[in-house]
Amino acid sequence: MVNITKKEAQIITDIWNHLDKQGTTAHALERVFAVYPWTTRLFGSFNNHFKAGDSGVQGHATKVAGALEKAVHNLHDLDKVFHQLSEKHQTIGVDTQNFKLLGQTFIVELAIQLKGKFTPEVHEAAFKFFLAVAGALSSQYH
Ligand code: HEG
Repeated sequence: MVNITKKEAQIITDIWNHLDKQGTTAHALERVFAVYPWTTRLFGSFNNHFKAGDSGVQGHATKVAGALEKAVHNLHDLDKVFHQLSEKHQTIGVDTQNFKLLGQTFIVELAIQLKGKFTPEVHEAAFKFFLAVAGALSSQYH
């Protein structure tokens, strides 16, 4: 379990509320597909179109951003919130390592967008958020 402090929860909520959620998620996905090309394995329907503006990536970004929105509002109950989603990812055959990779590329996008506001505290809060999300999405794998 990741222990997200009150201060960190505040930082996470604040960043999320001011973020272009769809665009940032789409760019984080583009980056994960580019840097870790094996992550494209289960997205054959995208026909090798993995840029942020491509329709497949946009569609997936909507789903992921929607789930992240839920996570931000349930920071202390993530395993419960993502119970079914974890089962779903296991059924589809998504490697749990991929959740961490997307967390990393999402943090890169935050750094690019927040510029001077991307402090060590913000990095730490975002890192813990994605660690918690990855943990919850992995919780039903067995
Ligand atoms: Mg996953 C489906 C959320 C990372 C591969 N993902 C989904 C869905 C959601 C979601 C909400 C739709 C579920 C449904 O239709 O019932 N994904 C989600 C989050 C994260 C994540 C919050 C954050 C870390 N997913 C992720 C990664 C990969 C992946 C890193 C692979 C590299 N997801 C994946 C696949 C599907 C989903 C192959 C099924 C295809 C689809 O629905 O488009």
